[in-house]
Amino acid sequence: MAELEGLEFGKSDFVLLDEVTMEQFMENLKLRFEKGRIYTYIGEVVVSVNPYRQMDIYGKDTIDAYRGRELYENPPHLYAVSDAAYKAMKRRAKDTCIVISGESGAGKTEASKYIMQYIAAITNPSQRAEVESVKNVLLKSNCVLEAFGNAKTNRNDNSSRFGKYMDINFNFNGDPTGGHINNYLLEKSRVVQQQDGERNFHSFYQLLRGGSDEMLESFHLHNDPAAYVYTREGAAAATSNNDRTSHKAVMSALSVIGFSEEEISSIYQILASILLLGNVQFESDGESVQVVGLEAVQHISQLTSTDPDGVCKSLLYRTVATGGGEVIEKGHSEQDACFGRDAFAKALYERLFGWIVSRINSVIEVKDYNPVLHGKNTVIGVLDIYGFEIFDNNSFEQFCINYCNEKLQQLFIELILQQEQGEYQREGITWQHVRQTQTDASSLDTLTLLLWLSPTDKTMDFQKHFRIRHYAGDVTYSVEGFLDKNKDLLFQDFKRLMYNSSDPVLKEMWPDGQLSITEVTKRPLTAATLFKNSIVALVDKLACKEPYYVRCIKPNEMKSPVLFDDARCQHQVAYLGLLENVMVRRAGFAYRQHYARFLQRYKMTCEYTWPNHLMGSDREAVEAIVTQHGFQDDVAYGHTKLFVRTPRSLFSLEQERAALIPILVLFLQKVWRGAL
Ligand code: AOV
Ligand code: MG
Repeated sequence: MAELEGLEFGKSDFVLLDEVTMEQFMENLKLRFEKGRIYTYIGEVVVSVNPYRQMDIYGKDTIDAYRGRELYENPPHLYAVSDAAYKAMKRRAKDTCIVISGESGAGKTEASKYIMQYIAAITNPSQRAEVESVKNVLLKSNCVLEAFGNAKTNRNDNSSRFGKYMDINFNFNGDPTGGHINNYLLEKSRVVQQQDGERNFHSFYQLLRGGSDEMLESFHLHNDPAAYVYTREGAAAATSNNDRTSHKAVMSALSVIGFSEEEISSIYQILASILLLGNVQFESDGESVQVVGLEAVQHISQLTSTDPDGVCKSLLYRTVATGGGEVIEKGHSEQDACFGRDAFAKALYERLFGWIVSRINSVIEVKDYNPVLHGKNTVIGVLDIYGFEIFDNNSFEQFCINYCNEKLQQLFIELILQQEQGEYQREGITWQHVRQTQTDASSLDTLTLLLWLSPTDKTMDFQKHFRIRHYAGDVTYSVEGFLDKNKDLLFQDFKRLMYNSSDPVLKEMWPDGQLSITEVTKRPLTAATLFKNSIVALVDKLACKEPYYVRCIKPNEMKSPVLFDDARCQHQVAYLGLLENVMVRRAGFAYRQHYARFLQRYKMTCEYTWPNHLMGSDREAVEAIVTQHGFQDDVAYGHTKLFVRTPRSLFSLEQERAALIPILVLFLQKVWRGAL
């Protein structure tokens, strides 16, 4: 439990509640939010409520106050849990991870950025240039990934539309030597279509509103997002971000990271091509389909360094292999041509995003690391994914996002229990298992089943919707477009066109374009299967690390800094399993502390230990304090730590300490003045 901040701010650790009831939990959460205390612990888990306003709690002074300190020595903060993960990594050579969860708009991405900033601030005290440059790239990568992977949704103006897991590697000194970013399923359907009130990815508006006249002119673009089909819907949507200034920041971040000028211009040329592609229309004379207005096609071919006829042809025809092994060109229907165009635009964007991530990875990957010379290479992973979301219309993307959240919730529950148990075992303490049945395993089975549905399975086509009871609420999914998105078909002709581009960047993004139609695998894995596999791999990656958790709560739907919507918050507390988390924590030992630390804090409350114990070990001195205060039946002695079952015992100690401090200060003042 954290150091008391004063009762007017509520309990800084939910473990300290008099009774573990939803009522008391909510009362405390609300009180703290209203008092501007956005962080509260459940043991080592940080519960965070989005303040929706700038808080003065992330500055250098705060960082200094948390650096190297134990969790319980300061008020709850992201920095404390970041420091705990860092210490475990540095002192015990443990790989650790910080898992940030919560629904869309709850504050996960902001939290991940503060965590990264903290780690950057406390490392490399000697300012070695190569470490500074790694830190710089890690920090700057956020700006780039947000521009290309985030968008305004109806839940969040800066919503992550991809999942991000970032590993930071450290050397034996505890300084970052590199890192690696894994990205999960970018919501690429947004490139061609958005729901009412939403926007395309930020990058498009940033280019149009922030790009220089010269740049836009060379790309054949206007500066108005309303001029393009793909950005038209979101053109008027208000957001809190400024596209123009963001564009400058992204350009500068790209070059700091190490993207060459040619690469940067390729990136923006691809964006421009996508915008132009969206404006390509088709017409049919009943016989064949034609492109309306060939100028856009010319521009696209120029921007992608491809042959204009090739662009036109891939938009209108597809190469198919007949049963007899013959290769023929088949003209599209108007509908197929539109489908092909949009699939191409989505794929261009998705591959661009994937390429940017791998390019960043190539800069930050740890090179020439010799474990014999440099000691064990340890890792801190930070996970920031898209949060659970329910929209008016939920499709394949929501299905995957919610599935991913479901998996992580399951992991949280399993690991929290394991971690508790592991700690007791290490310290040689007997403990009774607590079973928790929070996640409904059957819903996961349903999900798995649905994910394995083959794309040709017609059972879903009979109904327009299906509903899944998720841990965080019931979601009705629309079947429309669902199976197509799962099948994720892109005609090979587009791939070949891009592979044959004379722009090396573009070519690199399309290695599969070198396959001929007869070599293409008949049945590629579906998008859901690929996604499921990547999430299973993610869960494995997390499960072998020591986890730390940040559980984010969204206080209201209005983005208001003053509104605490009781029902919405209670719903989140319930489905995040926070109350159960407190119970598990209390069923074991609510509080644990290393003997030396405990002693340092409370030695003034016992004559045997004040000012210093003269004989015996730290543990014996701690025993003396505990016995003098009469709570010896409430504790267990581990190998290195004291475990206290109920918070009440600690309360009395804390109160005594608080009462003694003024007397002590007076005493010391007298000593200094020579009065004693
Ligand atoms: P998310 O990552 O959890 O949603 P964000 O981290 O993007 O949510 O937070 C949403 C918005 O809330 C931010 O853009 C800020 O305006 C505000 N906010 C969040 N945390 C803080 C903070 N600590 N201090 C000040 N403002 C904050 V999603 O990516 O949609 O699941 O997919
Ligand atoms: Mg986010």
